[in-house]
Amino acid sequence: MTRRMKGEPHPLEGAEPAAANGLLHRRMFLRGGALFTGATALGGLASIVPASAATLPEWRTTPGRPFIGYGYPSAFEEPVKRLVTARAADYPTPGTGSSRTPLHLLEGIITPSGLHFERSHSGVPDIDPTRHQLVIHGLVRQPLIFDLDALARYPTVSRIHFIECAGNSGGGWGLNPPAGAVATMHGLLSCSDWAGVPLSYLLDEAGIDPKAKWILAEGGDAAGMSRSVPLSKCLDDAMVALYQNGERIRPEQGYPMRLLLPGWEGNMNVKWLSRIKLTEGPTHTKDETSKYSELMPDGKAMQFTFPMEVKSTITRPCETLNMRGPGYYEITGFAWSGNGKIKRVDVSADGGKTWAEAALADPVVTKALTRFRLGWQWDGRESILQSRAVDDTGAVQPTRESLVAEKGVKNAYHYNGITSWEVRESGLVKNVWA
Ligand SMILES: Nc1nc2c(c(=O)[nH]1)N[C@H]1C(S)=C(S)[C@@H](COP(=O)(O)O)O[C@H]1N2
Ligand SMILES: [Mo]
Repeated sequence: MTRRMKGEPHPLEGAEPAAANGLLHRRMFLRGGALFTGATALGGLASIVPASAATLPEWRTTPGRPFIGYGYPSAFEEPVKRLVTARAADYPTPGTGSSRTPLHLLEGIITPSGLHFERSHSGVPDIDPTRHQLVIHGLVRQPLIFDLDALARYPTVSRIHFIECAGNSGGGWGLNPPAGAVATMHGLLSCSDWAGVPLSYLLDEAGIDPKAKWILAEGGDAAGMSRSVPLSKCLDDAMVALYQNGERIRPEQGYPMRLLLPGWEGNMNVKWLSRIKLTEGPTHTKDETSKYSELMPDGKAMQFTFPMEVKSTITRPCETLNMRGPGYYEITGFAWSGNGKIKRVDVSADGGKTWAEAALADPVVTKALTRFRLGWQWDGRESILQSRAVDDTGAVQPTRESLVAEKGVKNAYHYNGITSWEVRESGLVKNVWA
């Protein structure tokens, strides 16, 4: 028996090529798909060595630590951290900035709560839930005040959805590609299992005046961040979220309650939600006029762009996760759309000339991150890896070239162009415009 060591390539026999430069058929990720044909495929597992006290690691010979009330990741996972890029010192107002999710170090589709990206305009308030209230007023039959206890008496829904900052991937509009891991460019993106009360129930209870067509949603932070939302979205899938991944929402995500508008730009998902006013039209708050409006090449700005458009990125390999010699690799990443479900993801290893369809991992949920995978037999030559997502409205993720041709480069928001990772012969991976 031979022993497979870390970093050794898999000898893959019988894997079927699906596009140029070694992309393999997605069949290997589908249920029942035969991957390793022949007895030699895995090269055998590590041989069994007879145990002796001298060869046993210390954790086999002494009892482990006692039970604790709340668990943390292994100390060896210390480097798996949010990327804190914008610091308060870079901004004129305290607490303004963001941190990014280390997407390249994660698996599955759920972002651990402690790694959910943070974007705040005035820091993270430390809210006492017994003193927090949500007021619903304006064009309603009866203004209402809800505290946490009151909200607990309504039917709960739970759904998996992503939140993406409108400014995510904003580096895509730049002249040069940003350097760094995938989080540097795309890390203002996370996905959680949210639970809470459908907003429509609360609006119903307050009684919607037929004149009301919009709401104003305001946060309880010092920034009093507020956005206008069309009533139609509020009556569709909007939620007052109270839980994130099974536990109460983290302070960074809006404890004790946030507005969740599935698929719509992160900014509108008002955290620390404290007020909803029903109105005839949009309020034009500072947060929707001075920011989050897309500047077009003719110098005019779009008034509103609500949904986050179809997008994907390969997270492994990516810059900083370099290749270690030719052989078999798994290409994986995320695809998502604020307009629905991901229908298909294609992967290219030759800069977009030929494409192979990737396998989508279950579950594929509307307005949630979707994990895709594809096998790659890298021959060690320079390649350009790309992924291209299609959603169930038929929208196709654009190339950077076509996106820039359409929207120019003055825009700071809603970049959804294809990401290109250049894989050099040395194994170094670089973000490039291709
Ligand atoms: N009250 C309030 N809500 C807010 C913000 C804020 O600063 N204050 N930031 C917004 C922005 S710009 C984004 S992208 C998302 C980020 O949500 P997260 O910090 O939970 O990732 O929250 C939005 N909701
Ligand atoms: Mo944002």
